[in-house]
Amino acid sequence: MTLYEQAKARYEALGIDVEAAMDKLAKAPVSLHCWQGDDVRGFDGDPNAPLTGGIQTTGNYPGRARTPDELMADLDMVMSLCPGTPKMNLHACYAIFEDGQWADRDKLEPKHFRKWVEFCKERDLGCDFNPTFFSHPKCDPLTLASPNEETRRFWIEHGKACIRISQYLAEELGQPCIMNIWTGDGFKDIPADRLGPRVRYKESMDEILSEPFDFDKVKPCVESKVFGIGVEAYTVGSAEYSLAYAAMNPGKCIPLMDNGHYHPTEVVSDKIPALLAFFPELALHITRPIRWDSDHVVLLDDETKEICKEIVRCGGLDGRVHMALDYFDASINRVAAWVVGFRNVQKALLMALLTPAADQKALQDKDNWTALMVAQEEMKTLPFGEIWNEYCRRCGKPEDGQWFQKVLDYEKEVQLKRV
Ligand code: RNT
Ligand code: ZN
Repeated sequence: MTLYEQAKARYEALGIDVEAAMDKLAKAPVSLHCWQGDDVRGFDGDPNAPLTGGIQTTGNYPGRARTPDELMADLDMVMSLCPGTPKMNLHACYAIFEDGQWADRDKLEPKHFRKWVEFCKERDLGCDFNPTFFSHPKCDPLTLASPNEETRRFWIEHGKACIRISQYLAEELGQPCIMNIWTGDGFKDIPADRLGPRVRYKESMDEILSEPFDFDKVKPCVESKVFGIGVEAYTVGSAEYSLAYAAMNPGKCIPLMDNGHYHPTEVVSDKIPALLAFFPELALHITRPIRWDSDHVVLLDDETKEICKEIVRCGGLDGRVHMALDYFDASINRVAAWVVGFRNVQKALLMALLTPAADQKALQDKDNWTALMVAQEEMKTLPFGEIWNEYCRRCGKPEDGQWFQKVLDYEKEVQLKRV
């Protein structure tokens, strides 16, 4: 018996169908955020302009992607090292102006994403999309919540343009496009008017979503946040606000939770079933906050595992939960950062799929907390690594211990030559 066969037998003894778990995971899309590759700079403005909107990248590790070709090459490298089904996730600021004709964000068109469609088609990828409401001169600093009507109109037009682009991406690629609306709108210090900006944000969102789209193809989301750098006192799109907006707009807008966007003792794992009791679908940004929304690389930590358990046992892999990575670490090799996070989400999902969920639920329903504790604890020492490595082999991707040298070679041959 191989190590894999021995490991498989251990799981089978608990009634777990290991083959079915691997098959299910291999088909579940997880969005790969393009912005880890270039520190959220994009291609539509001055690459050295500051990142705004209350988010921040720190570190200046060499080798960031500076052009669409470099970013695409890095993404190819990442995808060659990750098992599973990735999906692209683009921000509007990654528009590619092929004819050299720059267009401002309110004038973006599907043609500015033609190259990305080509990239996705060649690799059989779906694509998610995000309007970019930050790092732009028209942030005053507010966008959709601005009291300045000209500013607000500009950003509404941007949102509408993004709906049209999302519809194009979905139609071209034959997979739904999750279009996430997040703005950093908020204030550094105590406001005198907390309602006005929220009413304006609502009106802006209503206008954006009045742009025609097919909800089977385009899934607009609204992402909440607690605070950002320089926006410490008040966030327009707070948790209650964003959730209420999605709840009031069924069939038009779904909630998106980013696990870096809550108070440190709140956990998104518990919020997933809370929302799924009401919402048919929800979206997630999977990240790792340290003390704040620091967007560190996702690790195989307890909360990542718990989030994935909830996704799996609530039926999230059957289309109810849309998963995306969201982090940006500029202090380490960016390709490795992407790969570690993507593989960790795959690992956490596989662990969740290898859990006898029905048996454990039955113990809970019978109030047998002693047996449930023993069962949950003993799962932790099963030979998971052998199943994981088999999953990687079946996906034609490197096992643990076999990919990092490839990143180091790529760094030497490609990334460090970007000077
Ligand atoms: C910021 C939000 C948002 C961004 C990306 C770039 O706090 O998490 O999702 O990270 O859109
Ligand atoms: Zn996010």
